[in-house]
Amino acid sequence: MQNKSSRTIEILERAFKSLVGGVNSPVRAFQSVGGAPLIAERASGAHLWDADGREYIDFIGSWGALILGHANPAVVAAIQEQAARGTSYGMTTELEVELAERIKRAIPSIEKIRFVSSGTEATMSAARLARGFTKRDFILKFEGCYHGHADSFLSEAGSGLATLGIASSPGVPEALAALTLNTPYNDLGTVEKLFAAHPDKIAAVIVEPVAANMGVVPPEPGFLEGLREITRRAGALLIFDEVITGFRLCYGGAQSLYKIEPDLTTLGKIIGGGLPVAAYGGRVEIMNHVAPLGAVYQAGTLSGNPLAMRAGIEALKQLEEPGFYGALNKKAGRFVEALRGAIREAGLAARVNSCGSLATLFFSEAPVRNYADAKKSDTRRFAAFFGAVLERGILVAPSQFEALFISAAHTEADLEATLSAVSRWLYESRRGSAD
Ligand code: KE4
Repeated sequence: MQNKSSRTIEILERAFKSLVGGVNSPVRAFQSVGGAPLIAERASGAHLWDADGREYIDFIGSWGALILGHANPAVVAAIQEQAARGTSYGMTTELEVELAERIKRAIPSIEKIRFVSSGTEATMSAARLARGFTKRDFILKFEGCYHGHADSFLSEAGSGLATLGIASSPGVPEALAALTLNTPYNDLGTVEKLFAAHPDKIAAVIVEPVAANMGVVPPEPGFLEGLREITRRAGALLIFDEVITGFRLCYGGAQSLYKIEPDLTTLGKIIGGGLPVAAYGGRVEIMNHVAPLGAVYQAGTLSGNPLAMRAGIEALKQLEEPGFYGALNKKAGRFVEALRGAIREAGLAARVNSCGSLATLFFSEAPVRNYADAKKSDTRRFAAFFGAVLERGILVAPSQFEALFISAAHTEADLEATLSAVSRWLYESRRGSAD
C-alpha cells in the first residue's frame, strides 16, 4: 500500500478525532484491506482524485449510485438550477410526482411509491409494512444479503458486516433478532422448511434478486421463481430489495430481467442521481396501509426533496435513452471476459461472478453460489490485490464482499488500463513477488 503523503494524513488525523474510525460508513475504513483509507477530493466521469491529487479509475461509483459516472453534466446543471429555487420545502412538489411516474412506468409492479432518503429507510419501512399488512412477525432473509442497518436485517448480513466479520450486531434485542430467519441464498429447500416450521407466521421474504453484498452472486435458475411460488402459497409478501439492481441491470431492474413480480420493491442509489434518494413501492392494496391512508407509520423530513428529485429525474431520463443498457452491459461483458482470460492465463485460484455491469473477483477456486462459499475466499489475497491495483490508480471496493460497478463513463481506455494493472499483478503474484 502506498504511503499516503501529508494532506491525506493530515485530514485523516483530524477525521479520526471527530468521526468514528475516521469514516461515516464502516466499509470506507479499509479495515479488511489494510492501509490508510483514501480521502476523496473530487471526481468526474469514471475518475476520482484523492486529497493529494492522485487519480484513480473508480469502480465504486458511490457504491453503485453513479451508473452515469461522477458529476454528470446534465445532472449537475439540474441540481444547480433547482438549488437556486430552494432545496427542500417540506411540502409535496410536482418533481416527486414526476419521478414517481417515471419509476412506475419502468417498474409496473410499483403502483404506488413512497420516497425516503436511504436504502435502510426503504427496507425498514417495507418490512414494517409487510408485518402490518400480513399481521405476521417473522421476516426471512438470506445469509450474505445486506438490506441496510435496520435492526431486523443485522444478522448474517453482507457488505460491511461481512467485511468486518460481524455476524450479528450488539444492540439488537434478542426478542427482535429472533424474528429474523436466515437461510442460504440459492437454496429453496431450506426456505420451504422454514415456512413449514413457521406456518402463517412469516410476513415476508426479502431478497436481493441478484446478490451484490456477499460479492456478486446471481440467482440460480428457478430460485426467484421458487420464492415467488412459496410466498404466494404461504400468504407472505415477496420483497425485492433492488437498491443496487434497480435501474442497474436494465431500466426495469432485476424483476424485469427475471420476469418476476414481487409484492414490494425497494430502490435507492441510482434513482437519486448521486443524491440521497431511496423508495419502497408496490401494489395499491398494500401501499395504502401506509400513513396517512393507513396506520403503518413512516415519515421523513427530507423525503422527496426537490433537489434530489431533480437529480433522479435527470438521471432516469438518460437511462431511458434507447441503447443505454445494451451498450453498458456489452462493454461490461467484454471487460469481465478479458478479466477471466487474464486469470486463466495466470493460473490464479480466482473467479469472476458478474451480472450486467456488476462484477466481483472472488479469490476462490470453487464456484461461489452463496455466502458460505464467498466466505471461503482468500481475503488476504484480495487485500494484496486491492493494494496493488490501488497503487496503479485503480480503485475497487475495499472488501471481498462488495461489487465492482462499471458505469457508462468508463471508457475503453479506462478498462484497458485496469486490465493491464490487474494482469501486471497477476504476473507478479505468479512469480510470488506480488504480496
Ligand atoms: P443505505 O442505507 O446504505 O443507503 O442502503 C442500504 C442498502 C440496502 N439494500 C442493498 C441491496 C444495499 O446494497 C444497501 C447499501 N449498499 C452498501 C454497499 N454494498 C452501502 C455501502 C455502505 O454501507 O457504505
